Amino acid sequence: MNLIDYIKGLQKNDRSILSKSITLIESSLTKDKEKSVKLINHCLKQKHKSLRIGITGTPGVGKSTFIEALGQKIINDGNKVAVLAIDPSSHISNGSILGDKTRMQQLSNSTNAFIRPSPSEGHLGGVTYNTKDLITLCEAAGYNVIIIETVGVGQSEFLV
Ligand SMILES: Nc1nc2c(ncn2[C@@H]2O[C@H](COP(=O)(O)OP(=O)(O)OP(=O)(O)O)[C@@H](O)[C@H]2O)c(=O)[nH]1
Ligand SMILES: [Mg+2]
Repeated sequence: MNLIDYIKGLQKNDRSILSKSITLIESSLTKDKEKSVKLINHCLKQKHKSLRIGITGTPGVGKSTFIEALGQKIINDGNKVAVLAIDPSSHISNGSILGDKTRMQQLSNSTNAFIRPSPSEGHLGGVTYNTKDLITLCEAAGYNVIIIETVGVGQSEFLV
């Protein structure tokens, strides 16, 4: 896919293009790096605004359950919500994609919600290197409330 395809897809609020853009940003291939920097810079120039909410806590405390309820309230108020869920896995195991989607089942079925799990890949602090860029992409795709669920944290992680 060319850069312009990503840009046009995001403008049209196309969810599958948003997914592909996130995959591009998360790619560690050198050939993708240049394209992803250009895409992010383009999106940043548009200066979309959103409300960004970070949800953090120990593993299993109820973060996803809380977001499932809060997300539906936000949608019912007429917003579009994107949930970036950081899980403790690596790319190899594919993490808890199913886990997060089943715990936010109602929300994941809504056309006004976008849920995307990302692997933390051992990055400490509860979020990943890419989280800020993923927020920028979600904003460009028309989501005006972005919720970030951190990986389960201990006592000293507060980056989110
Ligand atoms: N009793 C009770 N159980 C809850 C509550 N909130 C969540 N749970 C249960 O606790 C378990 C874990 O909830 P999750 O929402 O997946 O917790 P989480 O913090 O997202 O977990 P991780 O993402 O794995 O760190 C599930 O079985 C929920 O049904 C609550 O308020 N009360
Ligand atoms: Mg969770």
